[in-house]
Amino acid sequence: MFDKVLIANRGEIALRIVRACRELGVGSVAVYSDADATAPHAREADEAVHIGPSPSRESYLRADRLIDAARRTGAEAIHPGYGFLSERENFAREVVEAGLVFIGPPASAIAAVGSKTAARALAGTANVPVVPGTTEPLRSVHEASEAAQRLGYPVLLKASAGGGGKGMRVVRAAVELAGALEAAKREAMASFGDDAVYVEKYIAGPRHVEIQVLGDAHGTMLSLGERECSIQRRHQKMIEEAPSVAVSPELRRRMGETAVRMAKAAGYVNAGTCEFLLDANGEFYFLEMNTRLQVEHPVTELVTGLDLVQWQIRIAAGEKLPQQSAIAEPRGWAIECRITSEDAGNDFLPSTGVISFLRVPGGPGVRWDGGVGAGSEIGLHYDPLLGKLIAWGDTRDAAIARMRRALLELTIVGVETSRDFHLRVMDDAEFQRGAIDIQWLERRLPSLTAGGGMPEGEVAVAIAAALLAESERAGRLAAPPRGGTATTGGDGAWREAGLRDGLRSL
Ligand code: MV4
Repeated sequence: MFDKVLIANRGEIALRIVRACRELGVGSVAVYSDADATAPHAREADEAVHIGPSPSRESYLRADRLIDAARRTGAEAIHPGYGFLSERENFAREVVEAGLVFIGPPASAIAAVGSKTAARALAGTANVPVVPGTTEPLRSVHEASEAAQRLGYPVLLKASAGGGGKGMRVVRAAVELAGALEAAKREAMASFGDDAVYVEKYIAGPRHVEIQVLGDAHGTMLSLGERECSIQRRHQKMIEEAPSVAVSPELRRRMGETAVRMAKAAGYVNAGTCEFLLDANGEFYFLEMNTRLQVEHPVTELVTGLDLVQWQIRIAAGEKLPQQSAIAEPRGWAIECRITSEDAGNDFLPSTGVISFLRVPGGPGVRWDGGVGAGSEIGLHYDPLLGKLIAWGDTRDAAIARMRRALLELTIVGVETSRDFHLRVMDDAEFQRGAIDIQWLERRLPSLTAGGGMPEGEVAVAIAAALLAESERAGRLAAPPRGGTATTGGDGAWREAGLRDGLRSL
């Protein structure tokens, strides 16, 4: 096992990796930019190294500085987290060439599935179903027309260099094809500098269901079940859950075996995710493979009982995984809500400011993977994710009820957040029935982000929180309450500030 791991990331995932290291008895080295000098991940790690100015391109994206920090601190391995350099083949290669261990897949595996078209081609050789369509770019309107006739309308034009839904165009009839192809090529050239476009059968109203795979360096590749990720806004996941209401044990087995075949064909090692479209008939089609740990990994952890980040580190250190027969069917239900500094009541515009008060929910079955605290300055340098609230219950209904309770407890004063949006989703009848697909959120956004103040009773909490923050700032709470122990939060401080009584009277 390693003595020390450098965490080449920030925010909640960096703190998550610090925790995994600590439980393994492995030293943790955090890196931080100017803006993150007092960030929780830098404070909690055993060591912290300043790697540059706030802009990511001068800090978290600087491979040379990350590798240098690992060398200077004696870290033997680097964990990239997600985002930043986590899926860059060159970074994985540079880390290894520097004599360090990259906690993730081999660079060759990233190359094998990194581009969508390479992954589609590989899927074809591994008996992994992909959406019917062309793999090579279309060279003429005639070729496009022939392919579309063969596939049957509606078809979907996709930019080969595209991703995240950019450069896609639905064509519902032959008469639209020529114009749509020209527009798609123009947009692809403008967006990606590459006008290559291919065509697929359009799958209407599918679910986005992804399979977590985990492979060791000794040939074992496991499927850890599915995650339902259909609640997305502009291709940004908002709410994820495990398992999926649309996946039976038999379908889970089939999708799992398919994902394992894909990972093995790629020569994959460590944690990875195969994304699928699942249509209303239970047919599934491989979309792409993500060669990193995902934001939403906690829902899989909660229904499998596995610590995926510890396993990533253990696999990179050469440990062996158990066999698939040791992986049980998912137990209970887990739901994750991404709490972001976006104003859901204002088209999710980014919100900036200083967090003056943070109350994190707790109690049975509630997990907060957060990367901020009171005093955190929320700017525009980085992703707006403040933390992930995850709730586990015996059943999906229990998980929803628990998530609702936890969301009501969560209090963040100082920036607008997506919390109230999530509360509305938890209260939504269609969501509660699990009647969702990838277009559900776009269809329902107007009703889920309608104006209107805080949920009942929240105004009082917000006022009390602001008063408490002011009292703490004024130092009136610095001295421990008479006869009690010093408390900086919880009832003691509230009572001390007279807020509890005041709250009751509000
Ligand atoms: C599709 C599709 C329907 N039919 N392909 C969106 C981004 C990229 N991951 C692929 N995407 C899609 N490809 C065919 N043939 C619908 C989508 C899609 C989507 C997929 C997953 C999650 C959210 C989505 C939102 C819009 C469109």
